[in-house]
Amino acid sequence: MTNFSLISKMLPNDYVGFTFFVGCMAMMAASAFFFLSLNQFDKKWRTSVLVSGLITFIAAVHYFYMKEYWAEFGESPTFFRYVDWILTVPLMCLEFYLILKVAGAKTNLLWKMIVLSVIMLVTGYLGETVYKDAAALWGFISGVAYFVIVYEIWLGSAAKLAKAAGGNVLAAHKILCWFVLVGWAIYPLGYMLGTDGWYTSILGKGSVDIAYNIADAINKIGFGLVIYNLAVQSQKD
Ligand SMILES: *C/C=C(C)/C=C/C=C(C)/C=C/C1=C(C)CCCC1(C)C
Repeated sequence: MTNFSLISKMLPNDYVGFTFFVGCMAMMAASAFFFLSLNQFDKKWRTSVLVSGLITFIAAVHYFYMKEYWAEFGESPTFFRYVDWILTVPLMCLEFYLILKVAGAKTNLLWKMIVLSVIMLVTGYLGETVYKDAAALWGFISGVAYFVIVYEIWLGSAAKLAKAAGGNVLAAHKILCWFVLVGWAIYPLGYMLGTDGWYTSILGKGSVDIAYNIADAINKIGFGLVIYNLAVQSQKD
């Protein structure tokens, strides 16, 4: 079934396939960057930067398979997509916890965010695959979990911890909050593009993947760079 032909099947006008290919390369490059920078950081920051690299590395591997799947079948690789997310989104929650630990973040904050993100992703997966007819309902439930995450980091206990930490941590937390509010909002838009009867007819098949691929590049690499920058700044002063 699988034919690892790399780019032989990719046609010049296959824009969706192109974004999978570029996404794969960008995730690999970002991973190399984060991993190779590890030595410059002391222990306190190394874990955070390591997690940045793991997020883009896990994505790079999944993009390799998704690119092949798309080339082979011309269908959205929804299963690989969600396996990627169910691994990487909790790691992004872990990044919040790790930087807020200086202000005394407890593991219950971490678990709360992980549970919310799992609810968000499992319900989204059900709406995209098993219960397509009820995509709006499952998308709505997923959206509620998403909003609770947004609330938690912008106004909830995570926000209070960030204020208490102040300085570089507060600044980095704020930027991550914007990523979650704006960058993550691209996903529900992609979901709507992929749901039959909504916008699929306007933009055509695969538009959901273009939206997801752009969002992943912005969010995974962007998140990692914010953490990297926080580590660099914090070591200076
Ligand atoms: C690296 C991958 C990331 C940051 C993925 C994030 C995914 C989401 C924020 C997905 C959210 C969804 C909704 C809010 C409603 C519709 C279903 C989803 C799963 C696309």
